[in-house]
Amino acid sequence: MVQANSEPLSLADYERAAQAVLGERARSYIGGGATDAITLADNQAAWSRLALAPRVFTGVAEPDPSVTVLGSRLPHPLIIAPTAFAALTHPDAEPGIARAAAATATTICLSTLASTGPAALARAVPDCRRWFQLYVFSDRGVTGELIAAAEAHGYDALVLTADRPVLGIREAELRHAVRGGEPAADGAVGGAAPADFSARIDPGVTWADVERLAAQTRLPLIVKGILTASDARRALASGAAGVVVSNHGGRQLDTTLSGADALPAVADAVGDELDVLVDGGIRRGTDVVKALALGARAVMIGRPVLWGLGVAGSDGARRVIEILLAELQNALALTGVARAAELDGSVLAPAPWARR
Ligand code: FNR
Ligand code: LAC
Repeated sequence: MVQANSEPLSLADYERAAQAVLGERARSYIGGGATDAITLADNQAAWSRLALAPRVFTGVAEPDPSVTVLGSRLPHPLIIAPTAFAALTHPDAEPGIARAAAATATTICLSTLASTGPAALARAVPDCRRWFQLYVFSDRGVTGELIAAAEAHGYDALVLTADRPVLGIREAELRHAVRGGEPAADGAVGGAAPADFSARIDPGVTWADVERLAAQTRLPLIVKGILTASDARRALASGAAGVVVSNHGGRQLDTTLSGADALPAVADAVGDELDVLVDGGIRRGTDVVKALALGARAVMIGRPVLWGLGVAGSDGARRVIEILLAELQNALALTGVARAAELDGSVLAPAPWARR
């Protein structure tokens, strides 16, 4: 008898499996988009609106997926996006994600609102390559402590999130009362619970603050949540080393452009001076190829890592990354490109199915 294989084979399989095992609260927190979730859906759809134009007989047997980000060679372009409160999803939480990152040579970007603080994560998984995502608090002393902790504990970059001056309106979250009872952080950020932090994020941050932060830290500063060329130029002028083209996974302002649609103008404007990254809806190796072809140096992956974590803890998070890496390798080989870093617009073509 032929045995059916019920192992999850794709990120979509992990999403389905996660829906089945996660409680309502975690499901609505992870899955939720702002208001009508139009941007949430379009983040993924936008990658499918691009067609690939492969080259054949290029003799590429083993494509090289490595890229250069912030002057360092990374073995591949996947970076784990910062996501808050992983303990809501699985007790392995951020250390579990970091172990998955270490096992796959992936960089993890730890959220300010993580269930594990920057020092504790570094102690738990010292061998993971790590960045720290920064929110600026009304109390600049707390922000300073976070920066000092990131600098002291081996974080290679600060990722300053720009698109959350206030929280987006997420009805699923509101229905399931996600906020208010989140698991407490480890006290690395002054001992308060993340729910309190969330309320203390300063809604009045300006480019002048960005300039001050860039001058205050010896770490490269990446501004996350940029959707226009003009803001990318402001980031450059303010001392940033990079930007992440992102709409926060469709969780903040609904009906913005997707990462895929906003990326070309940003890459055009600052791609020679800044490292441009992108996130939102990346679910297949072909999506990663398209992101790099449109001018990104690397991509961030948000929800899929949490689906893996929810289904099987650290092992599940690792499998999700392994699947995406195998798909990327396959897509590079079939596109006929020797090196991921060489991808450009010549592998893209207008997609007939995207015409209206
Ligand atoms: C996020 N995101 C996020 N971003 C950030 O800068 N700080 C944070 O604390 C969080 N928290 C967070 C929690 C959860 C549950 C999700 C799903 C997302 C946004 C995240 O970094 C990233 O931009 C998106 O998740 C990318 O889109 P995909 O890959 O989830 O489609
Ligand atoms: C979120 C905040 C924490 O997206 O960034 O939930």
